[in-house]
Amino acid sequence: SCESPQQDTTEEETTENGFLNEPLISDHYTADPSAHVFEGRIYIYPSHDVESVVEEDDSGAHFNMRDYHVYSMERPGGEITDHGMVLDVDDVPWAKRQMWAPDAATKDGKYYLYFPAKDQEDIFRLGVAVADSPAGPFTAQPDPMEGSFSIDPAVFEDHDGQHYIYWGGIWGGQLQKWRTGEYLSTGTSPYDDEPADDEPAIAPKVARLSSDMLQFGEEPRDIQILDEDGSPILAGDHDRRFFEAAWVHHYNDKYYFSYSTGDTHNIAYAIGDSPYGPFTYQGVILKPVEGWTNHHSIVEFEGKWYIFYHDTELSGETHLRNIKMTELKHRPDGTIETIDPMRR
Ligand code: FUB
Repeated sequence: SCESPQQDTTEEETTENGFLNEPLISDHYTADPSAHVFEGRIYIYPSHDVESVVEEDDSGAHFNMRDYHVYSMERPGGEITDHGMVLDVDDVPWAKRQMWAPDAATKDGKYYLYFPAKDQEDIFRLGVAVADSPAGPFTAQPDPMEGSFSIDPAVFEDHDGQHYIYWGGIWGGQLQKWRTGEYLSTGTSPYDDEPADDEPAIAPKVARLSSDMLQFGEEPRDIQILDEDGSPILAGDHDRRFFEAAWVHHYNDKYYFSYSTGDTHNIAYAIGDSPYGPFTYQGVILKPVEGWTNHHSIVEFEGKWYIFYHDTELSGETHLRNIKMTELKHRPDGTIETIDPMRR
């Protein structure tokens, strides 16, 4: 079984990485893996799940994480290095709780960790922390990103070096409460404030990052996810609408926007011609895993593509997850082969 958070270590540890599709890490619970190739190594920035005493509820309060570890490996299937705890909620002046899915980016020799957490009013904001190494440790900015809200930041670097941040998550991720541009909560349930089933689904967000990587460089924009006829995916279309876990990758001149469909548990994807979209829905990359949440990242390493994801193989508990990876294949027409994680 896994260590409790009290036994966390900041020292580097190296463990054998089993086979692909096996849990990559077994001495901590890990989830929401954002993978990048930095300095020739694969770095993974996951959530650090903990055995929480907070009772399970529909807003995800039992996902009560408080810190982050960084992991790296030389190549897929290689040994995993745990670089230790790199940021704790107590070292983030504005954050109260729920350090959810993070991502990382680099520019000019500095590394940036983007993460969501609830502030003192229990409103999710996005934070940034800075390091000199991809392995951290990271120092948090004193305030959240100005004008930020909701969860699951993912940063994509385009060919021209421009970085874009994508984010958002409905229900417990609170995105539906920002439909007016301000936080507006009409009820106590996370399902309040959603559009009607026949209205367009709530859009994930994108903004170019400022040149110092610390703020939005422009007003956030909505991401349009369209069906094959060019109509927006509707809020009632739970099989295809955006829920959380945005990720963008670039392949053969196209931008791929992938995301979790939440209560239907798929990782779906849509393709577009610009980092801003619009993106046209294509299908499912990863079918439901064990556990309620499904959250991934997609990265190229030495000409092959990999998807990092999680399930609950080690614990059987939805909030105690373990990260995994497997190969991802683009077909010649640019579509992606569907992965069924239950078929090993
Ligand atoms: O890990 C906490 C939350 O669960 C993430 O932010 C969501 O994407 C879901 O995986």
